[in-house]
Amino acid sequence: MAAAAPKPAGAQVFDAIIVGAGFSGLYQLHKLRDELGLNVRVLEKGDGIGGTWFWNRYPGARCDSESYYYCYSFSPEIQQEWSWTERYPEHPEIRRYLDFVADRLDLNRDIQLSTTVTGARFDGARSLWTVDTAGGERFETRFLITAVGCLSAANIPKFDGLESFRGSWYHTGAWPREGVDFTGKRVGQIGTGSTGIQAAPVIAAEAAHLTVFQRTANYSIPARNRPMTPEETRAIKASYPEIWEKARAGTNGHPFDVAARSALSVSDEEREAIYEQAWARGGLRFRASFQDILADKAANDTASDFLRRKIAEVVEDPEVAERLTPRDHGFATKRPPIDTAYFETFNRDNVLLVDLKAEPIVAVTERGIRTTARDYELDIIVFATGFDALTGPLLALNIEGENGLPLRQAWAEGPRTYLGLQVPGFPNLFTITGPGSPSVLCNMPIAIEQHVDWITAAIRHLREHGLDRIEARPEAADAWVEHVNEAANATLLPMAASSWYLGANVPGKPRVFMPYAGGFARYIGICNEVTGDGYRGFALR
Ligand code: N01
Repeated sequence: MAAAAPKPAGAQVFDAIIVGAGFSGLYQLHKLRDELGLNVRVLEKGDGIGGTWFWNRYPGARCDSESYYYCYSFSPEIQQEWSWTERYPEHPEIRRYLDFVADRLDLNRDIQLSTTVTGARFDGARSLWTVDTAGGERFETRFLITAVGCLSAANIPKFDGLESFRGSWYHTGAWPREGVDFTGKRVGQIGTGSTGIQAAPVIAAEAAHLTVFQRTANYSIPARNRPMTPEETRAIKASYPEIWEKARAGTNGHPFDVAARSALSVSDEEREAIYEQAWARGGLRFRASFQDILADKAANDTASDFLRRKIAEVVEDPEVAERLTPRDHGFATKRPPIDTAYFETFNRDNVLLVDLKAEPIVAVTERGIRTTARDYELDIIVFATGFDALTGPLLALNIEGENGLPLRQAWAEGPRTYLGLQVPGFPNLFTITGPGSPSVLCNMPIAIEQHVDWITAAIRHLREHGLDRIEARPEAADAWVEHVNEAANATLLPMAASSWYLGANVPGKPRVFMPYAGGFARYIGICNEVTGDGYRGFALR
C-alpha cells in the first residue's frame, strides 16, 4: 500500500467505506475489519441495520426464499446458534437475525446510522475516494464498496394530483416503523408484483375495503408457510455443508435440484401430477419441476397453463378470475411471486379488482384515484409499485469516477460493469450484487457472500503486492455486457415486456436486461477463473 496522502481539513479517513448495513454491508464489514484488519466505516441511511428488511415492513412482508437458506453460510457457529421459527421468515424475524449476527460479530461499533451518502468522487492523483453525506460529513477512503441492495430505490409513479390527496399514502419499500392502521379504512393498492401479492390478503383482512389496481396480471404459487419443527431444524443444522454445496452448484443459489427432465418429455398425466405435487409443496421450487420451463416456450406454456387453471379454480367470479389471469407473459419470465391466499382474497366481499389495462389511472384526486372509467374514494393509498431496480440505488449515490465522470453518464445507455463487480473508470469502487451479476436471480445472501469474498480477496491481493488500485478494463466490461445479453437471450426472461429485470417499470430507464442469467455456479466459475488468471480483465497498479 502506498502511504496515505494528507487529508483535507475535516475529512475522516478510512481504508474502506461501505455504503449500506444490510446482509452485504454487515458481511463486508466483518471480512475487511476482522480478516484483513482494515479500518472500516459503514454508512447507513436508516436509523437501524437490516437494509431491505429495515425498509420493507409492509403487511405480509416475508421472504420468498426459505429461512434455512436465506441466511449467511460463512459461520458454522452462527448457523448452529440461530433457529428459524417459520418456513419463510417474516420481516421482524430477519431483522432479529441480522441484529443477532451484528451483536455476535460486534459490528455495530463501526456502523454509522442515519447517514445518507450524497456524493462520492475519485481523486486519481491520490487514488482516493471522497465521500460526502447529507449531514455535511466528509470521508476519505481507498476503497468504496456499495452494499446498497438491488431493490432499495422506491418507484413511485408520478400520478397527477398525488399532492392533493387528503388521505395518507405509503410505498411498501419505505413503510413506517410504527406500521399503518387499516381498521375501518378504504384502501387502494396499486401494484400486483411479489410485494402487492403478499400485502393484499393482509390488508383486506384488516381494512373496511380494499381496491386492488392491477396493471399486469401475475402468476403466483402458494407459499404454504408453516412453523419449523424441532426435528426439521435439527436435520437442517446437521446438513448445512451439503446444503451450501448444493446452493453453490445450482442456477439460482437455492439448495434444490432443478429436475433434469423436459416438460415435453412426459405424458400430459405425468406432467399434471408433477405440477400438482409442486403446487401442494408450494414455494419458488415450483419452477424447478422441469429443466426447460425458462428455456423453451412450449415447455413454459405447460406451466403457465397449469397456473392459469388454478386461478380459475380458486377465484369464484369467472370475470374476476379472467382479469387476474396473465396472458401476456409466461410463468417466471418475471420474478414469480409466492403467496398466502392471494387469489382467495378476491372472493371476499370487501375486495374489488380494477383492471388498469381497461381503465388506466388518470390522476390521484383529493378523495382517491380517478381512472378513465370512474372515481374510487380512498382513505389510504398503498404503492406496491416496485423499485428502480439495480441501477437506481447506485445512481442515487451521485458517484463520479476518474476525471469527474458521473456514473449516470457512464451508464446513460444502461449499466456497464465487469462481472457486476466493477465499472471501468471507477477504480477501487466495488458494487456488491451490482448489475451484471446473478444478484436478484439468486437467493441473495449466498450471492452476496460470493461477491464479498471476491472483493475481500482482491483487496487482500492488492495489499500483499503493494498495489493501490484495481479497475475493470473497458474491453473486459464490453465483453461482459455482451455475455450478460447472450445469457439472457438464451432464456425466455427477456420476453416479459414489463419486467423490472429490463428496467421496463421505470419510464425513461434504458431497456437493458440487468442481472446475469447464466447461472450462479457458472458465474462463480468465471469469477474464480478470472482471479486465477491474474485478475484477467482488471488493471492493477
Ligand atoms: O415490485 P414489482 P415488487 N401504474 O416491480 C405495478 C422482490 N421481493 O415490489 O407489472 C400501475 O415486481 C407493476 O405493474 P407492471 C422480488 O425480487 C421479494 O412487487 O409493471 N401499476 C407491478 O404490478 C420482486 O420481484 C420479496 O405492469 C404500476 C407492481 O406495480 C421485487 O422485490 C417480496 C405502475 C410492481 O411490481 C419487486 O417486487 C417482495 C404504474 N405507474 C418483493 N408502476 C421477498 O422475498 C408499477 N406498477 C419477501
